Amino acid sequence: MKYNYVNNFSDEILSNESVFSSSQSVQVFFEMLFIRRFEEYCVNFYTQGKIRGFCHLCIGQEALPVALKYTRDAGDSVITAYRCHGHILACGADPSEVMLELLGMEGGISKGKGGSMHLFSPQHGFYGGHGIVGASSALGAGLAFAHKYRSDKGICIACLGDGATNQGQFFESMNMAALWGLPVLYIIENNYYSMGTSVERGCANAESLWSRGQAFGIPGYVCHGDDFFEVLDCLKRCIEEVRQKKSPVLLEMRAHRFKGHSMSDPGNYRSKESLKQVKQSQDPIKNLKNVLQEKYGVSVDEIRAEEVKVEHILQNILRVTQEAHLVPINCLDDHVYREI
Ligand SMILES: Cc1ncc(C[n+]2csc(CCOP(=O)(O)OP(=O)(O)O)c2C)c(N)n1
Ligand SMILES: [Mg+2]
Repeated sequence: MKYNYVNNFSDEILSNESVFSSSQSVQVFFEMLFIRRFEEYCVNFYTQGKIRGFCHLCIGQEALPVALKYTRDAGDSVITAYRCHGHILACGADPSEVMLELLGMEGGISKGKGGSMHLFSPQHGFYGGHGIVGASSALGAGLAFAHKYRSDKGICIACLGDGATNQGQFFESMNMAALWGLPVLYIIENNYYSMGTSVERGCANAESLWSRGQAFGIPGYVCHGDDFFEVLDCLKRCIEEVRQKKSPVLLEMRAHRFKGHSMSDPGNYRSKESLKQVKQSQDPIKNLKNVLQEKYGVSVDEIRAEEVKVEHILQNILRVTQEAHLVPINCLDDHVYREI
């Protein structure tokens, strides 16, 4: 995969030129760093055997969920696959409840019985957290149908991975969304891998996943996913287009995941050297930190203060989890459908 591509919007993208004030940009830094450090705590919990089952991290891909926070309306719905910690946090869910969920504890956001892949918070417009690859495209069309049916002016933002774009349900969903004029923004989070399979090995015409809706007349765009301000600008444009035209748009956003597919993946299919390179040059948090220091004149001490704030909140979350209890065994089949 060539990394030197340009976005394909018709006019200039506001890359690194902030539409945000200095203090708003520092807030964005705090929010991206919070997601990263939250997931680093997850790594510790997983290693200690406290988080069990699947656990997929979005480290390296934090710019999108945070930019979504600043571009979607409160009434819009968001749905994604299992790499969902960043999305639900940026949608405004209580991070303690999310951590309790990951630990299978009482007070978890899905009652402690969904775990990492099944985070859910409709009151924050977040509709999962889904383990089935491609499911978010079909369910996303359903959410968009509901917005249209209820005339509530909302749109659905449905995220899926590069691997998921090979799923039949993605094409069926795009066909229905275009045919019925459903207000849905499909975002392909292209992190260059589908488990251990590189995008070139798994996807035909891998350079142009953004064009996969063309057969249905769906406009497609591509942009860099490691530059917060570029992501913000592209999202704004795409969301506006969906709202105005009341029909689907497809946005491909490219950003590397820095960890394995899930916590159990040692990632042997990537060389240490290539990973080191992308971490150095395509880290959205590092990139934003550079912008803050070089363009906004934010001092090292101010950045340090944000880092301390993040740690402080996470320490409080840690305390909450230490006082919480695992979901009792006799509650395991509550809320589970079964024939009587
Ligand atoms: C229908 C279905 N097929 C296969 C799997 C197994 N599986 C889990 S994740 C994954 C890779 C998906 O990659 P991608 O869509 O690029 O998302 P990423 O993990 O990179 O975020 C596969 C094949 C699944 N969960 N669901
Ligand atoms: Mg992928």
